[in-house]
Amino acid sequence: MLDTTAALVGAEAERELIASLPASFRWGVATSAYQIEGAVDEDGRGPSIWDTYCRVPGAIDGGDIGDVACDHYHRMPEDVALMRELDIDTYRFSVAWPRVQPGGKGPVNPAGMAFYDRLVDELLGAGIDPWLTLYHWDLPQELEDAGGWPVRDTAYRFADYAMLVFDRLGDRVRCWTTLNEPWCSAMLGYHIGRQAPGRQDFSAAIHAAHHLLLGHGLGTRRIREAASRPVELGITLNTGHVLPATDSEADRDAARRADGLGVRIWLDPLTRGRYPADVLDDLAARGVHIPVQDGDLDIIATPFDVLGVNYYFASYVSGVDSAGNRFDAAGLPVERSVTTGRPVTAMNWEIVPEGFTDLLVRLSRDYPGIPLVVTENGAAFEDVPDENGSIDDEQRIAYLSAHIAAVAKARQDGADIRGYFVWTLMDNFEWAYGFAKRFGLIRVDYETQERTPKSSALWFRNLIRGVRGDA
Ligand code: GCO
Repeated sequence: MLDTTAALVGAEAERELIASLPASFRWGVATSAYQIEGAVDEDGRGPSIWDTYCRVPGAIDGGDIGDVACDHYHRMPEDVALMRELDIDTYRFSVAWPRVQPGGKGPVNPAGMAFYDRLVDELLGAGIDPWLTLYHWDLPQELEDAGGWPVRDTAYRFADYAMLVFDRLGDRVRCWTTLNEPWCSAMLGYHIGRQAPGRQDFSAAIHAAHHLLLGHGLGTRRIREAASRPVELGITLNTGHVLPATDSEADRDAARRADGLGVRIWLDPLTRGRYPADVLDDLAARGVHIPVQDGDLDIIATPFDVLGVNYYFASYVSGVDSAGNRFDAAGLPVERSVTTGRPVTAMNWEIVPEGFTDLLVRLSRDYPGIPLVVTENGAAFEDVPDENGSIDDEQRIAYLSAHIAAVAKARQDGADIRGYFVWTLMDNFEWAYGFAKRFGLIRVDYETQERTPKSSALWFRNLIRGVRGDA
């Protein structure tokens, strides 16, 4: 059952834990290019796999598309001013590859790169550290047409793109993350098919996973070699935290398999230069092999400085179907998600702050020596503006308080955690869920593009000031 940390008892326990965080702790918010920028046909930007996927009938709830989104491309200075009012010290954003290098290869698009030049200068002017993610899922469509992440060449295209961005922004940006959530890019994009490009081919997904890791390693090496000033290089993973529904052997083996594809297929190559033997066995049983070539694992294991951790919920898995069978009709081992009756967010994700503590402690224990930063944590709830347009999002405040306290608990239990970024600054395009799901500290009226800070924005600012001793 759940390897529980002592459950936090009430707001007072949370406040005490949060107060234990050091004044040096980093506080930020996170977004991504396709979810907020809009301006998809402007200044030479080329199409991404999300521009294509949004036009697949039924792919996105409500038929929403990201063509305008939060119109951040035209409203960036206003949005940075909102960040400054939050008193954050770090802003995690992503660069849209198709805006900077439209076909995914060849020379930089000057107008597209100029946007990020302006953004970085605006942030530095506001006293906010840019935390740059090179790839947050918006692969140039031309590269997908050439095979996408399942083909090896894409890894090399990514490294070339990374250098284009570094050459332009490396003089001012210190924190570089290669990839956001490669599990989503590989598994949701090429196996489950619930994200762009929407393919359903498990073998292709595993090939994509390897080439994403290879691209990370190539990009990390090249930036490190090119850097003439200190850089902080990293990768962001949504490892998940999967627990067996019961202590049965079937459930424990299902959790092992899920942990293998969620955590260890990523962190073992990144930190130990090898894929886990049990994962290789699981894949071989499905007739799938990882396309490793000589030297790949050394490249993938290029040392990095920080691990970004995205956490939203813990999940529970059973190794038997409702009839008690351990294998499905295709002869594959059963991995059935089960619910535990905990409260859920608007995404129907169970709220499990103690799972966050357990995950962070585990990552620090199993992969020691790599500082952790929470690069995403947050929640969608049904925000209902009152007659004045204000939003008293108490559920989001309760979620954030419990999870920041869980981070503090993990630090007390030995995890080396250096910062926490809320997902997300403002409501935005929530991928296959469209605009219906709102995660923001700031509400966006998509008709008028008006931004309205929710109560959680003020709460987060006051929390930051309190921990820093600025209150
Ligand atoms: C992710 C992505 C974000 C999502 C957020 C809420 O973690 O899936 O990085 O783009 O919008 O997590 O689902």
